Amino acid sequence: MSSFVFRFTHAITRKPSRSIANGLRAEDCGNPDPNLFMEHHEEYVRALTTAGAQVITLDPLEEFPDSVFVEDTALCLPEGAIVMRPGAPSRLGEAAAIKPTLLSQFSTVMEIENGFIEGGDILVTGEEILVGTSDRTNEEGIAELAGLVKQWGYKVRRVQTPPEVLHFKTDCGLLDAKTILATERLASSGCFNDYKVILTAKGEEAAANAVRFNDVVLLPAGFSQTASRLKQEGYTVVELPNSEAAKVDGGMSCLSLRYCATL
Ligand code: CIR
Repeated sequence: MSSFVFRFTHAITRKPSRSIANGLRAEDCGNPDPNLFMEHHEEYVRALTTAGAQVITLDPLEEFPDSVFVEDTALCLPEGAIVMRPGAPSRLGEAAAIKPTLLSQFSTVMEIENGFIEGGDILVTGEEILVGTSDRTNEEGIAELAGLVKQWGYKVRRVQTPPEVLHFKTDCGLLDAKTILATERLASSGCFNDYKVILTAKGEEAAANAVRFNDVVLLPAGFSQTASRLKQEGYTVVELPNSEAAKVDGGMSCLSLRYCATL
């Protein structure tokens, strides 16, 4: 089993900026409170640390309201890191901002130079790399990623993020190399037919963006039925407050880049 997809030594996070109040969102449910977001972020970093991560926490970037969601800026693999090319114009500059940190952590850092692709649309499993086309990720970006990772032996499979969903991983999260937590609307597309799927409970779709980090699954708090399902399946679940990130469409995976250090 390819456990590299959930066994990590490190994580990169970035503190939320005050400007997170202006973060992008599909629906307006009020602005996130920057102070409360900071408290939640600290708890998230503590949970990663407890799970065994050495966490690099970067300073906030006021000029990029959504920069707390570092996952969208890069893909980290054991062989190296790839800087993404975010499809949201206001987020494009975040990619250049993460590069120096990646260069300090990886001996190989490559960049997407054509098309658009955000890390939230990429799910690395023990078998393959699934990438969802979305409003943020297009075929050109996926093709470039596929070309870059081919030399490392990875197979990229293009799938579709459901139309009303921000990112592919808004609706799914990896639980282990061959098991995925997913919403029914995504799983029913058939994209996980070769995997074991655990569905989020009805009305708890926002729980799907979970993160497996070593021995624990980080799950947004408030989704008790989905948490119970995971516990019944034998997972150790750590529930974390996510109300402020959720107001700007963020979940557990978006807040970190996870990897095994090679340098
Ligand atoms: C955005 O719309 O880009 C941010 N407000 C949320 C990004 C969430 N990232 C993720 O799901 N990977």
